Amino acid sequence: MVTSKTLDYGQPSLQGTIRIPGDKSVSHRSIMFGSIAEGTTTVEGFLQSDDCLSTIDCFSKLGVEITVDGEYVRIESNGIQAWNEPNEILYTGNSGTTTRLMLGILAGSPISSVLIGDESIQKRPMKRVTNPLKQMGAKLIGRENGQYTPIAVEGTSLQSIHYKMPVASAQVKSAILLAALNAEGETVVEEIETSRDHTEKMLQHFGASVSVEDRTIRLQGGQKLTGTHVVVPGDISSAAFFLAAGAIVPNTKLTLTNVGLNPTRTGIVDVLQAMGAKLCINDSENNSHEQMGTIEIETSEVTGTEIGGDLIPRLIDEIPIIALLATQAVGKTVIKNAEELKVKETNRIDAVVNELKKLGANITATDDGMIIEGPTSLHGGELKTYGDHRIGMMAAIAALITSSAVTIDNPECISVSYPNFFEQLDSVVLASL
Ligand code: SPQ
Repeated sequence: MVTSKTLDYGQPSLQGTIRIPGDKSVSHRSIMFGSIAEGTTTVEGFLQSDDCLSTIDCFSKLGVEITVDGEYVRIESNGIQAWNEPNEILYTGNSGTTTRLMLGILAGSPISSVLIGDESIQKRPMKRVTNPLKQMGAKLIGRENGQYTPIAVEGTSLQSIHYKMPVASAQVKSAILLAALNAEGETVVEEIETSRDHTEKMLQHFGASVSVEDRTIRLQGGQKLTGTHVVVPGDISSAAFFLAAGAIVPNTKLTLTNVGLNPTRTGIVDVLQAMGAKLCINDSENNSHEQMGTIEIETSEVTGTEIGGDLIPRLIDEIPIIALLATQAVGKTVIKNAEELKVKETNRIDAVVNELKKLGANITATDDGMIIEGPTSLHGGELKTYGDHRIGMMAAIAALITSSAVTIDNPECISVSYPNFFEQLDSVVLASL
């Protein structure tokens, strides 16, 4: 295990093209839906990251036949009724998506199982999922009344629910919808803000009928899914690191291809445009059920902005890198309504503020976000990742603009979402003149 990595780029510029690797959210769901469906599912563009491999491992333990060949995955399943009861604990690693969505899937399955994740997952709140699932009749037992893993699930028959979500969360929405597939009656989920809709899109892609009107989703239970072909777009949350780098590193021009452009995920593009970044987007024709295209970005004068409200779920995972971007913007950037950051892989408000302060940023934590004053020249330092991939990548991008080296602990944590991050970064770095 590599315990630290020192990044000393001098004063680089970035030039070139990066093909953005598969979307983590869509990759997880492709395995889950392929395992629930009857027949063969093939997946193209799958993200072979630690988190997505945790999902594959869990379904393999249920007897689903999954073969991985690079970005290509084949899933053979006879449907949920044919799953085996696992004689091992299902290990969800560092992945909140795997843990929460599997709880929804397993609740209405014919099997009993136990889920556990790594140290970070064991601290992340699960009641947001176990409470509505219990209201549907799920039999779940976990620490602190179902708040923390390990959680034991005894699959049982479920009833539909009309659920008004207290938080904007695609994981909560998805867990309920996946449970609803095996529940009696029509389930209705009302969101407070629109969160990423990959589950709704994939339900339709696998042949289910789901109605979405404004922020209300309706799904009739008892629908069967049929295996299909899934094309996974590139992950805009991964592209975000290169979008920010493209804007703030001098003499830079980057082309990012294969980028997922699902409108529930493109908040980062809205923010870059509001800050005055020079970027150009080309939607491409493709055979994915999700929108995708190419984004070109170049060095830009950026200005501070305000980020809050319904924009937050559309860029929640991009806030660490947006904070770094804001340190280079003229004026004040205010990020608010983002308290969900406190329950990610680590408390991302504290982590971002602590680490960027170490580099000399003018940044202050608030109850629901942060305030950044820019522009500030950043210096090097020793940064902690807190085992959080997004903090690790923020620190690595910061190293491109610091006056001296940045050392990060535990660079390997980045592989939960972006295993070839450093390789792709190195491919576009032009050494200083
Ligand atoms: O899967 P995990 O660990 O929760 O991953 C994160 C991330 O930064 O990659 C969050 F920590 O992404 C979530 C995202 O924040 C992935 C996700 C999904 O695929 O449905 C939804 C978001 O979480 P939430 O809690 O808002 O539903």
